[in-house]
Amino acid sequence: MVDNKVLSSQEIFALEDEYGCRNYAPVKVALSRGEGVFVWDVEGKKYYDFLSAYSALNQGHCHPRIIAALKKQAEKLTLVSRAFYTDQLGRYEKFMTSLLGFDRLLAMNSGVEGGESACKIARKWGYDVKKIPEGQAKIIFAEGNFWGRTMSAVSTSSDPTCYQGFGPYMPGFKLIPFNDVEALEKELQDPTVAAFMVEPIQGEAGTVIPDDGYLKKVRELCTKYNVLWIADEVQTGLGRTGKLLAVQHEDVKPDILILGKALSGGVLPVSAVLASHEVMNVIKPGTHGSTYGGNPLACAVAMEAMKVLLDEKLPERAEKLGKVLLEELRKIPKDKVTLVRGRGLMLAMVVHDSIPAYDVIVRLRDAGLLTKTTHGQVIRLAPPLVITEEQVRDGANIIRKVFESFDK
Ligand code: IF1
Repeated sequence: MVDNKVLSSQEIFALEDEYGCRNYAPVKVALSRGEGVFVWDVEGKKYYDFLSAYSALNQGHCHPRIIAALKKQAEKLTLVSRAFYTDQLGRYEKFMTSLLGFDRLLAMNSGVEGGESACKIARKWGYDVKKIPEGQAKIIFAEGNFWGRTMSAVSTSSDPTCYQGFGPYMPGFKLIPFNDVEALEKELQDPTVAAFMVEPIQGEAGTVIPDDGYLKKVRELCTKYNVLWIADEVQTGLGRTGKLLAVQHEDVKPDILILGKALSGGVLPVSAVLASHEVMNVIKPGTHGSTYGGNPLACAVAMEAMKVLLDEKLPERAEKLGKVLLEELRKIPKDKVTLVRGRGLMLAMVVHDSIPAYDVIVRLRDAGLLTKTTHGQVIRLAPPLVITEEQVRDGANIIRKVFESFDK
């Protein structure tokens, strides 16, 4: 029986170590409160959150408007399943499709469920509309992708940590290099290809930005070869890269759009798949579903989370303040930080091999700023989009001083 006594950080570390699945090796900090760009640990120490739960907290921790929407709906109706209608889902579907320029929305829960649903829709469209022979539909993915932890998602991973030991893998999935239009065109000529799924900027790969014009070429080639373009904007979407959607940097529109993470402002799992009538209508009653998908609580929270993004002009803030952070971080000597890249407030810095990136993370934690490494020497920097310019500069100062501490 776990009583309600306040636990110390060490006691919390021990509890998870003894009773939890060890699928993470978290940074040693135990958090108990969040507000805006800040989080506090159980001893009351305050930190900048420069990870934002991998871009799920674009609106900041516990945004008052989103929490109020959560409380209001939670006291009325939280879930009935899709066996019945509710007063929230249709309103949410109309709001989102009108805002983003699609005809229909499929409401799911986690980001990877959004990806799985998008792949099911693409395969079904392949058979029903493109007339691909049954059971032969292919979906192409980009090396370096990350779209979740299900068996399908790990089947497309090029990172052994993600896929090793989880075979056999999903058939009909194929990998090509990211940011390579020749490789893409070669694959799309195969008439059994139903879709190409790709992130506009690869997050887990370390904020890898494709060449200018890549997304436009993806759009052109998918149209030319009658292949659905699935854009995974679970991480890049909803203001993170300085536009409401990252695909808007090239003014192109995918056939299927996947959203997640910040769609609920970090309050509860909400994901969505958006598409045209033709594409979405391949899904008939009983061919797809989810207990919690489209629940009224998720719809109410997501609508408010989206309105906060728009009212507070968070994509524009990300655009402006991302440039400030990029400029500040590029002042750090190259023998410490060899490269800083990113778009909007989706940034990453590559730490010089002479300094273990993990040691940087630990010193940043001690200096009051939380973030995480991704592959090897790459450190993600993705604060909530509600951050102020003063806080960006303050955070950059903390980072600069931590790197100076490696001089001694
Ligand atoms: C973990 C990574 C990030 C995503 C994109 C779909 C999903 C994700 C582009 C699935 C989820 C999360 C998952 C989390 C850590 C984090 C992550 F490091 F794993 F790769 F952000 F880069 N598409 N990313 O980034 O969404 O099902 O998780 O809601 O699994 O460790 P989900």
